[in-house]
Amino acid sequence: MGMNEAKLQEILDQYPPKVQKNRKKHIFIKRSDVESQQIEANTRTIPGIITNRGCAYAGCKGVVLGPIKDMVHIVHGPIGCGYYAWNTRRNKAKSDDPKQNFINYCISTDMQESDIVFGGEKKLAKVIDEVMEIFNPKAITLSATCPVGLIGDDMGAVAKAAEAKHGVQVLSFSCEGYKGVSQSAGHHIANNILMEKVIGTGEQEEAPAKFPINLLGEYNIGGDGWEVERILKEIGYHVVSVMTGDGSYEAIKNAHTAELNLVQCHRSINYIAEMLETKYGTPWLKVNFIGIEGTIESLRNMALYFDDKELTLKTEAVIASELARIEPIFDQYKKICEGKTAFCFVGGSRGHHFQNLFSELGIETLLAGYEFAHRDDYEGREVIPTIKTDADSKNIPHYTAEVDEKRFRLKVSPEKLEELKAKIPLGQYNGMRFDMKDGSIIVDDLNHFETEEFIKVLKPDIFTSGIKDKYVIQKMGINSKQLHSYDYSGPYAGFNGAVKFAEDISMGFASPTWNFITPPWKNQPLLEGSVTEE
Ligand code: CFN
Ligand code: HCA
Repeated sequence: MGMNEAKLQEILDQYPPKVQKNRKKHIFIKRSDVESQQIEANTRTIPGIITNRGCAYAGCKGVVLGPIKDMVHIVHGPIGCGYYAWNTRRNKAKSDDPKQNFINYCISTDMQESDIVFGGEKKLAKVIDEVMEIFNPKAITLSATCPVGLIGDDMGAVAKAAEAKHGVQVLSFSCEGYKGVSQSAGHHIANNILMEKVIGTGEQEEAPAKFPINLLGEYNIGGDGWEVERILKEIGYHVVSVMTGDGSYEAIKNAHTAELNLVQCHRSINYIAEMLETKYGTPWLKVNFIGIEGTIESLRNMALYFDDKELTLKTEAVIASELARIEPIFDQYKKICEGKTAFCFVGGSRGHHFQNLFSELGIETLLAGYEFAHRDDYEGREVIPTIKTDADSKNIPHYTAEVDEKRFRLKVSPEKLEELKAKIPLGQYNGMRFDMKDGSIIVDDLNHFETEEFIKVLKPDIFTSGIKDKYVIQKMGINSKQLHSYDYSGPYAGFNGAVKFAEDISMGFASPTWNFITPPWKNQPLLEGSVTEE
């Protein structure tokens, strides 16, 4: 059963008029005969509607800073905020020097009522002293939670004093949870400061090897980044830095030496990609290492950019040998998956990226969306330049990089660059809309009510999202897969990741569990809560 405007209206009609007016702007049915379909995104969630979104602190500390392993990340706030971001995201990291890998720690000022009343600056300074004494890290980050902004603690001043006292960089991030409308504001805050204070501060003038690249917006969830690096290294690329999965402060300082920036998650890191281009002339290339075809296309585009015969031959050789190895296994899983349907709702880029993998397995995505993406992630970067649509920016200034003539790295002539842009998507990102079939639904900031309503109408075979709705969906009799944490599995990126994903979701489909659950729509009339028969 498909979805049409009338059915969509039936769902929306259940809302009070004001809510309906708001939510209508965040949903559309894909139509390719309409040139531009606009969506409202990156705006305030309706209070109380049960959104899947998180906060600016989650986006700054949890997403962008947290994975940098050789910095100690201090959370200034009540303990719950620190605890929430303690390893739940599964951004893996390993280090040659285990004493400089702090990824498993949760360090917080554990603010109490007296700190709220009398101020928490002294406590924060003390925690920094303790961190230096115990861990002696190369650098520290301080992330603010909501109460810090409310009581007016001056974290910047504490950071400055601590830098003078300890002689290491102490970076202060004003990412109070209430800033902006979602995690997205936090990405922006983190990106600005990393660019302003870390990137380019390394000593290196040149990368030590040929074909140096940065991998931006890859967070090594479930080991994704390791699989991508494995492939890139086999072909002969030199990975200068990864931002920020299994990332290192030392490597990020020298990110200016790369000749090309790969952008995996555009949503969380487009700011850095842009600033690197302005400051060092390094172009960025949108890649997608989720899915076999996406991986191959990304590798071929990279080879076209570097335009080197040996690199191109090696790229094709690696693609051929990887395909020969994985295709027979992948095809077995495809038999289980073929003909099934999916809902794919994740935070930012994954709501788009995983649709490739679904389609390679013969699964059609009926509904997709993002928690906190911006209009360009839906409608395309060419259609809407990011900067103009950035509602978060009302509160968060765009740090504008200044051109660094000395370290300008553009290795190709401007004419050659134009030629390349005609062939490969340098500096471009096609939003989700273009890859979805006519009649499929695109929803921004999906909420709990809509989740249930869309399931009842479209009855997908699998729903991929996060922890907040996983079990509700499972109790509706639907195979549910977390695409944030990968349900403690992974990697799902690259060639090996595609096979792992195929295996995991096939297991989900083949599980006898579903025989024991009767979906509510099979019991008429529909009673809330009557999902099991015991
Ligand atoms: S790893 Fe990334 S891929 S960074 Fe972003 S937009 Fe979150 S933490 Mo959850 S899984 Fe998700 Fe994306 Fe980029 Fe992760 S889809 S919501 S802020 N995200
Ligand atoms: C975050 C992190 C998160 C949450 C995942 C989920 C992640 O937004 O703070 O809701 O299941 O990937 O860990 O997106």
